[in-house]
Amino acid sequence: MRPQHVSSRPSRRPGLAAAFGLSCAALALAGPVTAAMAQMAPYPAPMRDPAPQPSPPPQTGPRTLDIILIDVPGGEFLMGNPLGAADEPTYWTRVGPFRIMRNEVSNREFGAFIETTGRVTDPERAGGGYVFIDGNWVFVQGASWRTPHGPGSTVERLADHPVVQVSQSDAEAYCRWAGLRLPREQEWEFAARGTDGRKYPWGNEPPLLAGQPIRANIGQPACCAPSTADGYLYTWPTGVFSAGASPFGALDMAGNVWEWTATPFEGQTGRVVMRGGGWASDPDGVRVTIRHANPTDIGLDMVGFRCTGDAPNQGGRTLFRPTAPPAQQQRR
Ligand SMILES: [Ca+2]
Repeated sequence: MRPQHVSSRPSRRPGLAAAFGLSCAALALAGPVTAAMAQMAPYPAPMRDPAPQPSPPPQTGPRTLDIILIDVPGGEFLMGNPLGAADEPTYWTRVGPFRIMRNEVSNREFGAFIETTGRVTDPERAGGGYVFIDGNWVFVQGASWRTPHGPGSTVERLADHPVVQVSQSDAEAYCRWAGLRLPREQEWEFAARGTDGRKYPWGNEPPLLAGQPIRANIGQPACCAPSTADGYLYTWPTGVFSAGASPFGALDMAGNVWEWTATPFEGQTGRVVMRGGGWASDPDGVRVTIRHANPTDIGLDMVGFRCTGDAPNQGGRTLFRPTAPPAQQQRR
C-alpha cells in the first residue's frame, strides 16, 4: 500500500496540535481517534438551514445534466494564512475571470459520465480505494465510487451526494467530458473566499455555532473523526446548505469532501493539491487555506471534486447534453 498522505506537520497552535499538526485537515490524519477526543464536549446545537435550496429535480435519464456554473470575475487577492500551517504562506496573486461549479459533482452526475463513456475509474482498476476507518486511511478491496466505504456500502440513496472514490485523473476526465477542467489552486481559493482574507467561505465564524444555521458538514471538534452534529455522519447532499456559501455563491467549499485541483503540490512529485476539508475534518481543517497533497491515481471516501471553466460572463444554469454532437455539447 502506498502512503496516500503527507506526514504530520508542525502546528503553530499548541492547543490544536491534535487537530492541526496532523494536517488535520484531516486527510493526512494519522493517529486513531483517542478516548480523550471522544469525550470532548459536543458542539452546541446549531439551527438547521432555515431555507435550504432544493436539490436538483430528478433527471429523466442519465444523459441530461444541469450543471450550475458560477461566474467569478477574477481579481487580485492575498493567498494563504499567516497564522496557518507552514504550507499556507501568504502571497499576492491574480486570477483571471473563470467559472466554477456551484456544487460538488454528485453521484448522479458522475454516473451519467460513466454510463456514457464506459470509463473504468482508477480505484476500480486498482481493485479498491482508501477508506477512513477509526482515524486511519485503510486500503479496502472493492471500495469504489459505487461502494464508497467498501463492499456492502452503496450510493443508491446518495444520488445528490458528492461522488467520492475517484482519482484526480478520473475527475479530470469528467471535467473534460463536461467541457470543463479542474480548478487551479488559486482559482479554488479565490472562489472560496474572495478578496477579504476570510477564514471560511461564509466569513470567520466557525462552521457550527449555536443559534446559527449549519454551514458545513464536518467532523468532531478535535481531529479527526466524523460527527453527526450537522446531521450527517459522512457526506451530505451537495448544493443544499446555503448558509455555507462563498462570496460568489459556491456551496460546500468547506467540508463535506476534499476537492481535487489541477495544481501540483510543490516538492512532492506526483501529488497534487486538494482543498476544502471533508466530513471528518475538525473546524480548523475546513478553513479555505488548508492544503493537502495526494497522489493523482488513488480514490478516497472523503475526496471528490468540482470543475471549472474558462468562459466568463455566461453564467447561470448550463444545460449539458453529452450525447449531442460535439459542436453542440455545451449550450451556454
Ligand atoms: Ca458531519
